[in-house]
Amino acid sequence: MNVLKKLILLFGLAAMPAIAPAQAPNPAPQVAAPEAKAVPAPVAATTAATAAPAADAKAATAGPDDGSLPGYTPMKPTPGVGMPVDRGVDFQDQYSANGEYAKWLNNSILLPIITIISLFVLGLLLFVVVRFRRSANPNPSKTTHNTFIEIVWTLVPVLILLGIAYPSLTLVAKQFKPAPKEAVTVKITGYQWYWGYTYPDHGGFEVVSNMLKEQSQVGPGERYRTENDGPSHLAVDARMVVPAGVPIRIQTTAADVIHSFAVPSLWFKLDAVPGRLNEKQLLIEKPGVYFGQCSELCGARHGYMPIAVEALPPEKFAAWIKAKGGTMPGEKPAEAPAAPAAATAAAPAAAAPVAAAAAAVPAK
Ligand SMILES: [Cu+2]
Repeated sequence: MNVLKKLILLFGLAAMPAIAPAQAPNPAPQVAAPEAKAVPAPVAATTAATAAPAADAKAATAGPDDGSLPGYTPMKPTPGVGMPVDRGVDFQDQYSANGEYAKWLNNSILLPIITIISLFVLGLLLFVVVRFRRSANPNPSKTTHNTFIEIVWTLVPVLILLGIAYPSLTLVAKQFKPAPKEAVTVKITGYQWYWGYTYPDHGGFEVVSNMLKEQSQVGPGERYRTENDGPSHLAVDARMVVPAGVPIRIQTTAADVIHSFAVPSLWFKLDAVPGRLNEKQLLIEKPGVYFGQCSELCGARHGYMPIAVEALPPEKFAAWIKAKGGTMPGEKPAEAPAAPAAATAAAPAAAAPVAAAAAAVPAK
């Protein structure tokens, strides 16, 4: 009975995200207000240091509406890379060393072992059913012990489990190897229901990332998803930009409830827990755009907080940092560039009604 209750509860929870979009079209103004516009404002208001770049990002998206900045144009995703594919049954293609190892472990070790054992047991069952059926075997044997068989059926499973345990534990160890000192740190904060990416090594600015809506869902002049942004429900207005081929130290936390930062094609998943800082290393081998989603049921719009990671060659990453008003490690904390960045942000902000509205909120 308890099990039945739990099942019903689970179904209810699973249906919640499905109900959310059905409600979305009617209370459109309410949905639009807390999600895309008002939400970045409290973030900008919390820390003075992040206020300028956040406003900068807002101003940039209000401009040509493709998320580009001076010296940076968002990369066009390659179809089938870093995203799910139609009728896909396997894991996504992997773009990190850990992912390649894990996919090899699954496809070359686990799947063959599972298949062989299943077929072997099925064969034994069929053999017993046919060979020892009542009509063919009217007087069953009374044998109860066979030392040789008992040793074999104890030892063989132990050896199989040991054979699986070694590469499995190796994978766990690889995944939780601490990042080297020179790794680039990105602190990821989960919010209901969007992501914030902070770059403590690069001036501490925060990128606020919201899911892009479809053209039919936005008002005139508002930014909507195009093919350059990525697939529907995965594309975001501001991506998490990182360097490719360089170790990245990912730290996750959350501001409200537990979220989980997960990107399948990078074999990366790390829970974001309020009041805690989780850490894991990530190394992306190739430049590209890799999509993921929040993977911890975090509320009504859990299904609408996608993740887009854009890995750039290091020099292009440096250009992006500059465009965001940040600094590269070793550079002088740029007092001078920060001021123009804030100034340029302020000008379009005044012109753009969206940014102006966001700027007005912290004032009161
Ligand atoms: Cu979430």
